[in-house]
Amino acid sequence: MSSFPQIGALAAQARGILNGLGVSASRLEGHRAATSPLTGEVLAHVADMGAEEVEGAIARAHAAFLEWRTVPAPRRGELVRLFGEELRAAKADLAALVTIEAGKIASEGAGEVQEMIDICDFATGLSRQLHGLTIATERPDHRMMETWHPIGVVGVISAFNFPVAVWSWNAALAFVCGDAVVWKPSEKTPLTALAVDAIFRRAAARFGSVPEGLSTLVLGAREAGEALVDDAGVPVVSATGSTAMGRVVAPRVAARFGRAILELGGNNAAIVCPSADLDLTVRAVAFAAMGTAGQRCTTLRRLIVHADIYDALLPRLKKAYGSVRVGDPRAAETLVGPLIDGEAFAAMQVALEAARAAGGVVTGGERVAADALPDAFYVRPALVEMPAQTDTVAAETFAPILYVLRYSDFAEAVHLNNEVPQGLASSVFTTNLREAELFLSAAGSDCGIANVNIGPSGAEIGGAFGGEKETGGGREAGSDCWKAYMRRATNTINYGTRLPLAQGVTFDV
Ligand code: UN1
Repeated sequence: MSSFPQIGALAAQARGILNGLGVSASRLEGHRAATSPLTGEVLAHVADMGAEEVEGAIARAHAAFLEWRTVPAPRRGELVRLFGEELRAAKADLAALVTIEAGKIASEGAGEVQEMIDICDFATGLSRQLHGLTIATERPDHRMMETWHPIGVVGVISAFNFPVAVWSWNAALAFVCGDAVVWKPSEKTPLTALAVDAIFRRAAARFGSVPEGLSTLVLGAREAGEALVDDAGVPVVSATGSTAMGRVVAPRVAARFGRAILELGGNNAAIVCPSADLDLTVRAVAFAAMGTAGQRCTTLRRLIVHADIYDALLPRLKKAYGSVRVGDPRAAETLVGPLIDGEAFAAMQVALEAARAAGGVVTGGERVAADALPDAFYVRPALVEMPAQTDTVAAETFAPILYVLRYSDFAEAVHLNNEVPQGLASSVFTTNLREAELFLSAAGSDCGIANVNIGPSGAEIGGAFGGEKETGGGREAGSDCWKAYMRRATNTINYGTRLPLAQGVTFDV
C-alpha cells in the first residue's frame, strides 16, 4: 500500500534540521513562503534580495576573490576537503531536507548529498592538478607555456530539482580554481540552500582564514537572478534550468562578454534494439523515466523500440508502471514522490492531452491523493505509446511522461534520437557491437551524454556533464570542466640575447 504524508509535521522537522545545522532564525523570516511539495504546507518564510543587495554581494565577492586568488591552489583544496567532511557529517540531515523541500525519495536525497561529497573529493585532488601545457616554440632560446589563473566571481543559478548538488559541482571547482561564488538558488528551494550555506560556514570556520564573501547565497526571484546575469563583475555565469531561461540568460551574458555555462532542457531518448537484455532494459528504463518523478534534466522521456521486440517489452513496462509506488518520498517503499507544484502538474496534463489528440495511447498520468492533499501533486507516471515523434514529444515536459515510439531500422532510430531540439543525454540498449559503436560514433547520438546499456540519467561526477543544441552547450563537474572557471594565459619567455620574431618577420631598427 502506498502511504501519503500527513499535513502539519513538516515545518517543525525542517526547522529542527535548519536549526541543528546552524541556520539562524533571522534567516527564516521574510515575506516569501517556502513550501513542501509533500503536502503543500508552508515550512518557513525567507527574505528576497533585490538587485541592489545582489550588487553589494557581488562587490564583496570580488574583494574576497582578490585575496583568495593568491592562496596556493592545494591550500584552497583544503577548504573544499573540509567542506566535504562537513557534508559527510550533515549528510542525513541535508538529505532529509532535500526530501522535504524538493520531494525526492530518501535514497535520491541521500544520493544528491553524496554527489556533493564526490565533487568535493574530486575538486580536492584537482587542486594539485590545475596544469598548463608547455608548448614547443618556433623561436630559439624561447619557452612557451600556458598558465591557468583564477577568473573572478562565478555566479551560479540553480534549479529546484537538484537544489544543492548542482551548486556544488560549480562551487567546489570554482573554490579550488581561486574564484568566489555568488549563488542564486531556485525560489522553490531556499531552505536547502540556507542549510548548505551554513554547512559551508562550518568548513570555513575550521579552515580559519576564508575571506568574507567567498561564498554568498542570494535568495530572491527574477530580479536577483537578473542582477547576477547583468553584472560585469561576474565573468562566469553558470545557469541550470529551462531552455526558456537560457534564452534570456545567454544573450545578456554575451552582451557584456561574460562566459555562460548553460545546462538547460533535455529530451533524452533510449533506443532498445532487438538484441537488448530486456531484464536490464526494463530496470534501467524504470529508474531513468520514473525516478525523481521525471524531474531530472536527464530523465528518460522518449523510448525508441525496435518493432520486433515491441510486444515483448511493452507489457513488462506497463507492469512496472502499474506497480510502482507513488507516495510519501520518506517511506522506504516509495519510488515516486510528488511533483514540485501545481504548475508542473498542469503542464503534465497539457502534454498528455496534446499526446492523446495526436493519437497517443496513455497509460497512467492521473493525480492521486488529491482529496487528502489538495495542495500536493502526486501523479502516476505516464507511459504514452505514440504513432510518431510529434511536437509534444519533441518538447521537454518536466514530469514523468515516457513517450514510446517504434522503429524498424537502426539509422531511423538514431535519426529519431537526434531529431529533437535538445541534446543532453541518450542511451542505446543492445548487445550488438556495431549498433553500440555506431551510436557512440560521430554519426551517432548528437548528445553530450551517450550511454550503452545504462539509462540516460544518474551520471557520475567524474565525467563532463551537459549537452548540445538547446541544452546550451555547457559542461560541468568532472573531466576538464575546471577550465571554464579559470582564465588561460599564454606565456612566451625569451631567455636568449637576440629577438627572433615569429613567422620569420624581420624588423631591424
Ligand atoms: C539535473 O537534472 O539538472 O545525471 C542534473 C544525473 C544527475 C544530475 C542531473 N547526476 O541525473
